[in-house]
Amino acid sequence: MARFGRRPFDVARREEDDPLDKAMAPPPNETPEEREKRLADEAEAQRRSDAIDEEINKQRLAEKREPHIRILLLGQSESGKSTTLKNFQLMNSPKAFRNERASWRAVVQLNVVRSIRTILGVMSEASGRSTPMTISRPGSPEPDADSSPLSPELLKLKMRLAPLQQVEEALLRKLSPPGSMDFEATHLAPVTNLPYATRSSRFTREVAVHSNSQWKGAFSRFMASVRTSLDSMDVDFASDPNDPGVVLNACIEDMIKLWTDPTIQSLLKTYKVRLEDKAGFFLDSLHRVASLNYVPTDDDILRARLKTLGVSEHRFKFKAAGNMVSNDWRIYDVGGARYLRAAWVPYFDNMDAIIFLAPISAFDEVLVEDTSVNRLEDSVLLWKSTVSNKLLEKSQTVLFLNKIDLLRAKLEAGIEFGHYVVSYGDKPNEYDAVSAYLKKKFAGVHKQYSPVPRILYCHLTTMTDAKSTQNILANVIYQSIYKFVVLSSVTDDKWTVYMGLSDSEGRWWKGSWEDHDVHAILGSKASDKLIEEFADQLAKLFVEGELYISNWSTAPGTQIKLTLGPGAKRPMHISLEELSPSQAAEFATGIFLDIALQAKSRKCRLHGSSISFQSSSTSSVPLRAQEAKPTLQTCVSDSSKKPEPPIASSSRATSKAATAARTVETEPKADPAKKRATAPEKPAAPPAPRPQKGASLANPNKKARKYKAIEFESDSE
Ligand SMILES: Nc1nc2c(ncn2[C@@H]2O[C@H](COP(=O)(O)OP(=O)(O)OP(=O)(O)O)[C@@H](O)[C@H]2O)c(=O)[nH]1
Ligand SMILES: [Mg+2]
Repeated sequence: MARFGRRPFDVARREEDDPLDKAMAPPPNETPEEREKRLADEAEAQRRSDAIDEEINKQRLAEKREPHIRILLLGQSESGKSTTLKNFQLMNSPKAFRNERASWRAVVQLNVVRSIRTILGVMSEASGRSTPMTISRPGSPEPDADSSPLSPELLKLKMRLAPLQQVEEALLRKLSPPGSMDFEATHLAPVTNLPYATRSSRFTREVAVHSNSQWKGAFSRFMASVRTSLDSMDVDFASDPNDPGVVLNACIEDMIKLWTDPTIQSLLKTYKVRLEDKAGFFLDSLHRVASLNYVPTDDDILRARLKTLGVSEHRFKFKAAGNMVSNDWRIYDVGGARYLRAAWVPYFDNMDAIIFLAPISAFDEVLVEDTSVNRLEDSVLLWKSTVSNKLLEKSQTVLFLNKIDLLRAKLEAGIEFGHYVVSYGDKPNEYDAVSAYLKKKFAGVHKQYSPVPRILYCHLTTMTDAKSTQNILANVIYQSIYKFVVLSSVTDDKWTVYMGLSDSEGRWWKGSWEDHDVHAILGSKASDKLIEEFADQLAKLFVEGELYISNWSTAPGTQIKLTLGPGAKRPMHISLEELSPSQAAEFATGIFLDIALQAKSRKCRLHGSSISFQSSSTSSVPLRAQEAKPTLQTCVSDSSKKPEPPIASSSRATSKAATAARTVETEPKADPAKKRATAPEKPAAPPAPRPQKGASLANPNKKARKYKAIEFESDSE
C-alpha cells in the first residue's frame, strides 16, 4: 500500500530528473532570436527524421511487394549450414566472398590454435592421469597408461607453445566488436568420459560469433592498416607487429613437430581424438596457413569453422535468363546447437523452402550439448520434427545428407556403422550401402511425417567441395527459378528426348539413344525380353517424372545431363545438347502446329479463353513473379494428376519436330527389327484420326510430367 502511495511522487521525481529532458531543455536566459533559431532547427531536424521514417517505410513496403524466395537453412550444429551459405555466396558473388579473406584468415588461425590446444589438452590429461581413462564402448582399444609417457622434449614443446593462448585471445579481441561478449569461452572444458569415439570437444570449447555482429567488418578495420589488395594473394601481414599471425608463424616448426610426433599421434589415437575429422582442421597445411603472407583460398574459407549464434539473413540476386520469375533470394542461416533452436520457429512462417543438413558422418559422435545423445539420432529426430511442423507444410524440402567425404573415410578406416546404428544389422560396412540406407531412412521419415504429401529433393553432399556443391546448389536454384518440359519420341533407329526451358528465350536441348547406348547398359547379348522390360521400365521412369537434370548451366551451348531414375540403384544418363535458336524456333513451331492440327481434328476450338498456354503444362510458362512465387520444382505438370501410362500412339504429325513432341513414348530402339515389333508406327501425315485417350498433344496434361522426389518406403526397423 505504502509503495502505491509513493508512486506518483516517484514518477514525477524521475521525470524531473530525466537527464534527457535536461539535455533537451532550452537554455536558461534564451533570447527571442535564439529561441526562434532553436525552433527552426528543431523543425528541420523533425522534417529530416520524418523523411527518413518515410523512406524506411517505403523500403519496407517495397520489400513486401517485391517477390523473393525465402530459404531457411536448418540442421544441428556443425552440420554444414554456414558452409552451404558460403557456397551460395561463392557462387553468386565470388568477388565479395574473396574480399572477406582477411577476416577468414583470422578464423583459420583460430582453428589452428584450437587444434593445437586440443593436443595440449590431451597431453595435460595424459600426464595428469595415473590410471587410464575408462572407455565405455566395448571392443574399442583401452588406453594404456604406459603408452602415453611425455618425454622431456615433448614437455618442452608444450611449454614453447604456451604463447598460443595469447594468440587466441588476440584473435578473439580483433574479431569481436569492442564490448561484445559474442565469443564463447575457449578455456579447456572439464573432462568427462564420453561413450563415443569423438571426444575432442571436451578439450576445447568452440569459437563462435553472433550472426548479427559485424565481426568481418571489425576485423577488416583492424587489418586495414596492413592490407593491400586481398584480391591478390600477395599480402604481407608481417609488417604489422600486432598481427597475431606473427607469433603463430614463429610457432610453425614447433606445431609441426608436435602434430607429427609419433607419441602424440598414438596418444590421440588412445584418447580417440580424430582431429583430421574435426571441423576447421588445418594441421596438415601448417607451413602454408601459418605463413606471414597467408591469404585463405576458397577451400580454406569453406573449411574454416566458426559457430553461428542467432539467425542471420543473407540476400542474393540470382541471375535467371529473362525476368519472368523472381530471382531475389533471402537465405537464413541459424545456429544449430540445441539451446539455439528455439530461435528458429519465428522464421518458419512463409518459408518457400528449407534446406536441411544432416551430417551423416556423425554416426559415431555425440552432441557437444548433451554427450548422451548420438549426433545421427539427433539429426533424424530434428528432421522428423522439422518435416512434421505444420508451419512448414507448404515449404519445399531439400535434404542434404552432408559430409559424405568423412563418412567414406570413417567406413574405410573400419569404423563399423552397424555398431552405432543397430537397425542397420550386418549389411556391408560400405559407403554405397550405408548412404542408401540413410537416404531411405530420412526419406521414410519425410514421407511418414509430412503433414501433406510433398516432394523431397535429397542430395548426398560434401559442402567443403565447392565444385560438386555448386552443381547441387545450381540444381536447387534452377528448380526454384525455371520450369521445364520434357518430350520424347521413337523413330526407327533412335529414342530422342527434347527438353525445353520456359525462359523468355525459348531454349531447347536434345539428346538421343541409339542401339549401342542400350547395349552399353544391358550388355551386348541382352535378350529381346530384357530389352522390352528395360523399355517398359524406362517408359515408366519417364512418364512418372523420375527425372533429374545435372550439370545445369545457363551458359549457352552447355551440354547438360538428364538423369533417369535418380533414386534407382543405377541411374541412367542421357546427354542433351542445346539446339541453336533457329532449330529451337523450328521445333517449337512444329509443336504448335501439331497441337493445332490435332485440336482441329478433334474439333477443339482454339481461341484465347479456351486455350491458355500460361497454365498449360506442356507450355510450362512460369507464373509471373507478381502472380505467384516460383516453387522448388522442375516440374511442368500438375502433380496431383495421376500420370498416364506411355502411349503406343498411332497419332500423326506433320513435321519431324512435331513427331518428337507428340508422345511420351520412351522405348529406346535396340534393334530396328525388334523395334518394329514393339514400337509405335512411324507417324503419317495429318489429318489424324482421333488419337487414343491421352495420346494427343491437344491434351498436354497427359504428357508432361513432374520430376518426382526420390522416395523410399519408411524404414520398418
Ligand atoms: N569434411 C567436411 N567438412 C564439412 C562439410 N560440410 C561442412 N564441413 C565443415 O564442418 C564445419 C562446420 O560447418 P558449419 O557450416 O560451420 O556448420 P553449421 O551447421 O553452420 O554449425 P552451427 O553454426 O554451429 O549451427 C566447418 O568447419 C565446415 O568446413 C563436409 O561435407 N565435409
Ligand atoms: Mg553456422
